[in-house]
Amino acid sequence: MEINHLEILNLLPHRYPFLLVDRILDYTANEKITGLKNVTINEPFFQGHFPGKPIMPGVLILEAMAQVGGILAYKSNEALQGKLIFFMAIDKVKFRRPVVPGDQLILELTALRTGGRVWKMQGRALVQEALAAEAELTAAVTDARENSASKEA
Ligand code: BDE
Repeated sequence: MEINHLEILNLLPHRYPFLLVDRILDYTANEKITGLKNVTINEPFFQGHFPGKPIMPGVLILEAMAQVGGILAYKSNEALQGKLIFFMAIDKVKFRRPVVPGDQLILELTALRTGGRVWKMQGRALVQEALAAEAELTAAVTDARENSASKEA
């Protein structure tokens, strides 16, 4: 089932210049998800990475993967909406080829562990079916309200 940019804005707290997914092409709750990001020369990060040699920062490819993974988690469990999901670990990261302006980045995540507070997913970033990056992402669900209350106590 597809998810468009308007619903993505309702699911994720990220905004410009840090929202790094344009559309979900398909997902199966608790199993897998495929996201799309159109990479344009107008991306703000290309101004500095690097002048005269625009290459998408690898850490932002990982961030795009994480955002798509977050959408899978939110769509798999209604109880997560209103809670924040935090990164715990990124393992087995490989950057295979540069991502450049004009590329259409396909972000595929497969759930390795779900259900509780800890989510682990295998992520792959592809451009025209060629692997650009891969990683295993681990994230934890936190009750945002409980957290901010404990800070003030
Ligand atoms: C290759 C595999 C995964 N990620 C990035 C690459 C890559 O080709 N990076 N290239 C960076 C690069 C940076 C600058 Br400054 C430069 O002038 C050139 Br010639 C580069 O290739």
